Amino acid sequence: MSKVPYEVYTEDVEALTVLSPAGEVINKDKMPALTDDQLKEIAYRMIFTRTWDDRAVNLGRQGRLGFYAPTSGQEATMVGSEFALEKEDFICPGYRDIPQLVWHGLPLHQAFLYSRGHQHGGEIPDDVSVLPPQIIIGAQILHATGIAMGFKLKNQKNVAITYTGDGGSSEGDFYEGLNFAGAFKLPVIFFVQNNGYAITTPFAKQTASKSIAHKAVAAGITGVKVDGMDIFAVIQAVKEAAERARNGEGPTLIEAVTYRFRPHSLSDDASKYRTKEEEGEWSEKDPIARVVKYLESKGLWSDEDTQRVKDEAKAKVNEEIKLAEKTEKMTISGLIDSMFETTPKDLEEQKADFE
Ligand SMILES: Cc1ncc(C[n+]2csc(CCOP(=O)(O)OP(=O)(O)O)c2C)c(N)n1
Repeated sequence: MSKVPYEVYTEDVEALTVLSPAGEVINKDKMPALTDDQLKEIAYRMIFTRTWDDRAVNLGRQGRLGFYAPTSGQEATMVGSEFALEKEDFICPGYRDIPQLVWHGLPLHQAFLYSRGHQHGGEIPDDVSVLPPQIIIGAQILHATGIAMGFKLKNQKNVAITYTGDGGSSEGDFYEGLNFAGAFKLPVIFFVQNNGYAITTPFAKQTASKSIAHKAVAAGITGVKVDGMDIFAVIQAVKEAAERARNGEGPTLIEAVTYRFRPHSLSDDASKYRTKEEEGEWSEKDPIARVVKYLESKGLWSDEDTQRVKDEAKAKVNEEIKLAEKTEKMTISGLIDSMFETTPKDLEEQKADFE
């Protein structure tokens, strides 16, 4: 067996970039094969997602949503990773990963119900291959690993993907999931959106690892690092990982380096721990701007298209929030019943106290 010098893993890894911030393809070999219609669909989904986020922040401030974790800045990782998969592939999300769920088929009003803490938000339609968003950091990594084990045992050619943040990659569940998936060569993708902060804690303060991609090494799995502001790099990395998984070559850890343009949640103030200069530098890397530039240069997109998508997104969000608001109020009995096929006797008795 060949060996590498022992210092080799102490250096950072270079991230894969395909589309530059100027909107030029700088790495043709890694450009995913996409038709013009797919390119336009990608731009549509990214702009829709940004507009929905703008609107959701306002709805949160009006008290019409509950917990909400903003998504602006992370459209390349969220839209791109889902776009690279098949409908039957299974998504295990964290609390911020709502766009992946909606683009995979979850009705938008259910995403709003989840935000409002309503049980119907977590009742996933049978034909939508996703779990409800996980609030416990890292727990979904084990769920995805288990689902992938199920795919393998049933000889199904599907892939499970799970998302966490840079903070999540410091949890015990993360290492357990990677190790188990590596040992059993499971068809799972661990997708880490490294947006630089776990709420207020910067990346360099919560791990001494040079990169998150390095963490694949000890689990014996493939680890890659991509520019998370570049949707083509994200699509390419996920497609390659899914192909390896379907071919029985096991899991991949993908670190996508990105940035959240907004605070962690609506109760956070990012100005307490980030500088204006840093925010300005990242806004230059805006994932939507570079896709729009690229599509414009190919004559596939114009300002009118952007405006049309924004209008459609606003109308859709208004419709879906009204649907969420019309849903019957949640009751404690309803909440308990939604958890069990047969309600345990002690909870049945407690229910009576609330009726
Ligand atoms: C097990 C656990 N510990 C702590 C928390 C509180 N908490 C919520 S979000 C968060 C930071 C997560 O940061 P990161 O994984 O980088 O994800 P991001 O929100 O930046 O996408 C923490 C510590 C939690 N929800 N679960």
